[in-house]
Amino acid sequence: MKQPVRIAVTGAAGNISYSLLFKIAAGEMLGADQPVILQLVEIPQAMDKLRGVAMELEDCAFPLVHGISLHDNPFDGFRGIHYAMLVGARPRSKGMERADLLEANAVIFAEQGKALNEVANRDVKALVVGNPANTNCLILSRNAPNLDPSQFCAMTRLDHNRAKGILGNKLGVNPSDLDGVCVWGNHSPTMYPDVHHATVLGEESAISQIDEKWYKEDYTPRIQKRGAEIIEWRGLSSAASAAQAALDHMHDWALGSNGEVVSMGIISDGSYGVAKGIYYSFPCVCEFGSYQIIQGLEINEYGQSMMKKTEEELLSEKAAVDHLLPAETAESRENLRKSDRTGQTAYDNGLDKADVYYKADRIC
Ligand code: NAX
Repeated sequence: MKQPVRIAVTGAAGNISYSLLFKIAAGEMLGADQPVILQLVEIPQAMDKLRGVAMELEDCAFPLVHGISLHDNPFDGFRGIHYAMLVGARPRSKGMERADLLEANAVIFAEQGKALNEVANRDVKALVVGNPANTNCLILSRNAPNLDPSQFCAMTRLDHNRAKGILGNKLGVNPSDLDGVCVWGNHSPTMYPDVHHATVLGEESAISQIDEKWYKEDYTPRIQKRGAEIIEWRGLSSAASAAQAALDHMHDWALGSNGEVVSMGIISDGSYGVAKGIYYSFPCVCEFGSYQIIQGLEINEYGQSMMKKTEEELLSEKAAVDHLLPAETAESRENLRKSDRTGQTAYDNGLDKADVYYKADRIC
């Protein structure tokens, strides 16, 4: 049997986590043969609710769950972790300006970045779900200078899945028959859902089968504002679909995307002329625990203007939090594109062996 891996989930008592945790525990993220230890992190006020969630996890008697621990701070919660699912974030409250929201989250993600830097496994993979996800991810990685910036991602997989689901529905095909759909840029209404390179059943071009007016005036704004549409109908924000997307993202990153194109908010290396150093969603393929940006796609004028617009938004978000970002170190720059990781999880994580295995009281 494989050794258990440690997975931290923040915002673990929230809506998304209420789906996510049970899927992880069932083996849907890392496989049915991969035991897990769940390290659940919340704010102190939510610890009672978190205990209730942990009790439900225990009541499922998942064979893969070898331990659950509850934490009210990331320095304890991230100790030795191999995967970080960063779902918790400060929501926008009434009257809060965008700059205030960015700043409030900057504080949270700066602390979490420092914690990852200090106590996580050196091979950790961190996915930021909490909004504004791309800029939170930038803050996180800049506060973890000893980790490779490519170990951090912002989640745009929900946008990607939406783009596939809605296009598949329009074309009358199963979403799995589509490949090459991608979302560029920010997880916000400026994102650019691109179907120009998409194929149906590996052959036909998808764009040739749809009307340009529908693509630009109906489909694109629908993907961009899908979150608001869900709230309008459901009365609550996307939760199960967001959990599924987080799971898909981490699954493919860790185990490979089988040659399929997936959208990931990753550190820009300047590909496609996108400014370096921001977390921008690119089309990627994943293999051996790493990802690569698909290069050489032809982008038309419309696409270029859409990509620019979302890049400008990310640059303005970065400018709003720039004063809170620690200086970029030579080390973190060197780490960029350094691809010497094997994709193998390092188990020598400095933790006591006894702590790694099953505990009598699985909620501690
Ligand atoms: P909830 O408000 O239900 O849950 C958030 C949880 O995070 C709460 O339990 C809260 O106590 C906790 N939390 C807040 N600050 C924390 C901190 N510093 N450390 C640990 N926990 C903390 O929100 P939910 O619906 O679960 O959404 C979570 C986040 O996902 C939000 O920021 C939301 O905007 C974002 N989303 C991102 C998506 C994406 O595609 N990237 C899509 C879905 C979702 O909108």
